[in-house]
Amino acid sequence: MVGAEELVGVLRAIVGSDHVLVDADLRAGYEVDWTGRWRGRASAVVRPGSTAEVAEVVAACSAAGVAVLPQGGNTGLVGGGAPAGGEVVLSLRRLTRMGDVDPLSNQVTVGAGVVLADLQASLEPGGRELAIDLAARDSATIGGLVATNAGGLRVLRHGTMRAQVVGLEAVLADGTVVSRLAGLAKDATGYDLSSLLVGSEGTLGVVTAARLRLVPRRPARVTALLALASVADAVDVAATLRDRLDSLDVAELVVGPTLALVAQERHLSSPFAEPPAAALLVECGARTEAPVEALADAVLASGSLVLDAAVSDQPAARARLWQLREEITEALQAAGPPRKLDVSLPLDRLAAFADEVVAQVEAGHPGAACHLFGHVLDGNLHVNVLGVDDVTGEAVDELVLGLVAAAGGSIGAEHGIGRAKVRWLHLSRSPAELAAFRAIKAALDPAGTFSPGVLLPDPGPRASPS
Ligand code: 2HG
Ligand code: ZN
Repeated sequence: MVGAEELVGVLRAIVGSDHVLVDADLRAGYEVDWTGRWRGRASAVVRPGSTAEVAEVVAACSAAGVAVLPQGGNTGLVGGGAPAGGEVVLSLRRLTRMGDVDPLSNQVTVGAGVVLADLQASLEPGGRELAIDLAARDSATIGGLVATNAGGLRVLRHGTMRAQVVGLEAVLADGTVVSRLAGLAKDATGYDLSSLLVGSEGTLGVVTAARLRLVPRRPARVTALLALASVADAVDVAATLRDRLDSLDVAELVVGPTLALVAQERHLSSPFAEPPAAALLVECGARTEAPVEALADAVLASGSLVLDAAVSDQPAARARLWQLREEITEALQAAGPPRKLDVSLPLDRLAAFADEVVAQVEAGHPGAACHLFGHVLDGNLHVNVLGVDDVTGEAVDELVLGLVAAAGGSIGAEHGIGRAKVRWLHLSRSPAELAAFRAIKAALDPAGTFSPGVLLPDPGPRASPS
């Protein structure tokens, strides 16, 4: 059996010396997550260039008893892609193979390391797209989107990443490869391993390729930013627009203080004379002509709930509206770092939750500012709390996630559990479900090789906030 010391030599023989990074400087970018909160020392960073190399790397690490942490574009926000200490970080970024689009099935097979924006650019000439879009599009990889069951800005129309995955290829903990890339729309032949791997956060296998469902592009777009008197009005207006507009792709909520923060931090201007209590960014898409009138009619149907509106179908003006939404994460990071929580609520309880969480966090933690934004029709709120340190941050997490659980929501909507929320998973999952999780983990990864400390509690070393 190869010992941990000899492992680096074995890994070099598999992927080539250039793709085994052991120097601290070279490892550094793979050892900390985007927020800077989660970091740990990797024993090495390995960058395989093919599924066969991934399989050999995983088999070698398993045999040496060394943990493996799969990593994509490292855009995660819950520490799931950052090592705790001692793992081999398995970077999938070199798996950038893009297959040809199959025009009959409207599907494509791509490597796990393909960046979302690169995939969309390659699909554009054919008039198709992957129905997933998010602000991290320029670095997020397909493998990471699959592993976290990513959501983002278009879920209201097409669902999360799970709904886009027709099948996966993945490497299991003993180095075997399971593959379901034939693109069969119907396949009722037992357990759906691909679906099990979606959202498993690197704990059950390493996704190496995905067969993806594509949708027609709708490049003729109209965007509106609506001013509203409350989050409750924003929920009502968004639901009215959804019911009236087949073309509605996007409905994003930003509360007033968060709109003010992004404008200030990013030197942007709000289109509204009066700062609203809440704003709704909505967008409709069509193949040829932007549905401007349809959107205007639907907004009118919302009656007096819409206090003000900025509307455009022109790229530059639309981009200015989008900046007020898409640059919030950067704005919060610049003003923070914030405590980041990503939750979902039943839609009929979202507005009450929004009011309550702000009131309770700010009353319980003097100096804290609770910012809210998110994908309103998915019931998904991003709760970011500024002005708390790591110690009070734990109490903030407990307070916010307790309110979520009491409202019947989920403590992890689209960012996953990672390391950040492991101790709170019991708020969203019953003892019976957690026992089933552990049984699945034990069956597929009996030695606990993959992503220790991520998703499920683990007795091993833990990443600690820096
Ligand atoms: C978004 O919707 C992302 O922009 C990031 O999910 C959310 O920074 C966040 O909390
Ligand atoms: Zn989001």
